[in-house]
Amino acid sequence: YCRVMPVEVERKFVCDSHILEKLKVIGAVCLGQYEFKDQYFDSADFTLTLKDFWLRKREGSWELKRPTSSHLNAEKRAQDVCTNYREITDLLQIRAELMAIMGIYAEHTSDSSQTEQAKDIHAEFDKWLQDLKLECFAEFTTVRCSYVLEDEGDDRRVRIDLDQADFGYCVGEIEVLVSEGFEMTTAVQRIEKTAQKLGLSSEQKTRGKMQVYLQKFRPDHYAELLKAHVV
Ligand code: V4E
Repeated sequence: YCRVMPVEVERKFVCDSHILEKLKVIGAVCLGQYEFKDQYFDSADFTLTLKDFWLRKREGSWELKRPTSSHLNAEKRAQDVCTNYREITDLLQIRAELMAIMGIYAEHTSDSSQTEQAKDIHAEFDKWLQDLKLECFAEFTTVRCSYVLEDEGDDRRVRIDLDQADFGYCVGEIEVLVSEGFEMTTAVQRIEKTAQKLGLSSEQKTRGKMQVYLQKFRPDHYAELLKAHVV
């Protein structure tokens, strides 16, 4: 069966020195500050990231971000201020997605999947990634301050994160989690309304942590992504 997976719709922005005051004025409530380490994985020839698939381990938890069906066209995507990615955290589902994108047939792993329930699925998954020769290409720590907008009486709240990465880059994100489908448009409208309230006039896309990291530490990888219109 097919479960509805959450889609993260987000818009990044440059944090200026007045951001904290602005957040207060619009009634954003601080949820707290926390620190986390991210490791991103790909094959030596960038099979995943060239298709805009982002496999990450954050503080021991795996997550795969993949494009939604709504952004098929790279040129359209490049102009969009808001991005949207499907977030997959179920290990078996991540494995199925990786097998599909890397062109691996199910028969190869069907034996192990029979016994997986009984074994430590995390250890199994780590070993499986090693066998696939997926290696860590980016590793950094972020200090994040999270805020929510309490208004609008909706459970799909607008969240605002202020991120400070350990390689010297700060970026803000306005994001809404939705299930794929018609709610996407509402999410984009809500994000744009929040951006206006924060006085973020720029229509230009702001660089994310990964983009800056790759430009700085992995210029060859970055050049490949640029060629493929992924960044
Ligand atoms: C999707 C993606 C990457 C994975 C990390 O996504 P991001 O939301 O930027 O990171 P973070 O730390 O805020 O994750 P969260 O805590 O929200 O789950 S790395 C690069 N991409 C692609 C991408 C893109 N094409 N354009 C923009 C503006 N951002 C990211």
